[in-house]
Amino acid sequence: MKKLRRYVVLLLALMVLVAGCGKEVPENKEVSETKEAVTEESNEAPVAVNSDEKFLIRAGIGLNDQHPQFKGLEVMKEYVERESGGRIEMQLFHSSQLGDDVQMIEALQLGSQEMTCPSSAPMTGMDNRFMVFDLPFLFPNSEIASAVLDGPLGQELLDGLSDNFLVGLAYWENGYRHITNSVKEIKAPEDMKGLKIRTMENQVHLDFFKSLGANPTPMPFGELFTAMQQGVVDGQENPVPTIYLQNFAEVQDYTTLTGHVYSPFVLLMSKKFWDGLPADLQAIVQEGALVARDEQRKINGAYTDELVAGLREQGMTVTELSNEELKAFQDATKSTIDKFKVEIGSDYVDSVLEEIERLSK
Ligand code: TK8
Repeated sequence: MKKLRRYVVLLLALMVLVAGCGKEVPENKEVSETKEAVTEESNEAPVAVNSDEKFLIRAGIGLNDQHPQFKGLEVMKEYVERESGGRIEMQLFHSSQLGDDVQMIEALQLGSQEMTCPSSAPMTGMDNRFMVFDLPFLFPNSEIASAVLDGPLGQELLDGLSDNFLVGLAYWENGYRHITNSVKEIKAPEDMKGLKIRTMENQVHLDFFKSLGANPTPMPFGELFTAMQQGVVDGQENPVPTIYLQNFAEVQDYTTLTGHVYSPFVLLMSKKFWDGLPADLQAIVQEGALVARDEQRKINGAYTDELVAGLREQGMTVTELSNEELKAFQDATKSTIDKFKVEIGSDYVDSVLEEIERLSK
């Protein structure tokens, strides 16, 4: 009876918490019951190493189950379930089944979900320094991007997430972002004038498209396809694997390979859940995040090359820009870095730029 009363109190507290944060995380009865169990466990004293207690990780993403990001979660699931001898179970959810990126980040902070992997863009609400990764044409290639992200400068941001009740496990690859639209072929900045472009919820992205003369609209990824289908927006910007695997060709006619931003994903865990794991399982989760990272980046990079041809097969006009044409986009948007350098943190921006220069030699 005492335990039941505890569950009821926990559930009521949780409902008050979720209602208070203004965004309901849609869930079914099974998730609610699991949530009570996980919340109950994570409130107890640290679990001894090698205990036989079992832990459930519900990992949710916005992209579908064809995307390399989901493949990465499958690799991580196999690793942590095997290495933990079944003491950890991972349940994978895709296509915004558990909510959009911001809602899932909030769910981790509440402790009602255990893992998610948003783009870095919506992370700026917690630490402005994440905006550095949205500065246009920052990384010359994905190898240098990974080296900076996996080095001390990237790790510094992951470590800082504990202040926001999150654990930053690793950076995965979203990739170089390109512009699609349903109106016309884009070959020069002036072609962007007046186009309604959906962006991620991030000031740097908004400014980038405003400086091109476009009309940017921040929107959760889960609403994007319908918005394009209904003409609420004319276009959007995402890496080739997303454009292809989310079937954007059904509602978009043109892709221009601008590669204007290299987007990382940030693999996150709820700190409430992490603190309730015994040290040996924490180590397995962290190792699994890095093993899956390397595999996910490999898959994502390979896809990017072959899927450009795939976009043409899906009926899209794919425009590859000359160096001069690309430079016109770089020149038109280089004011963005000066506008946001102070807000991001001048010292941090300078450190990233110096590291990129060092690695480019
Ligand atoms: C999916 C998003 C997506 C991102 C965006 O949840 O929002 O356009 O690139 O990958 O995180």
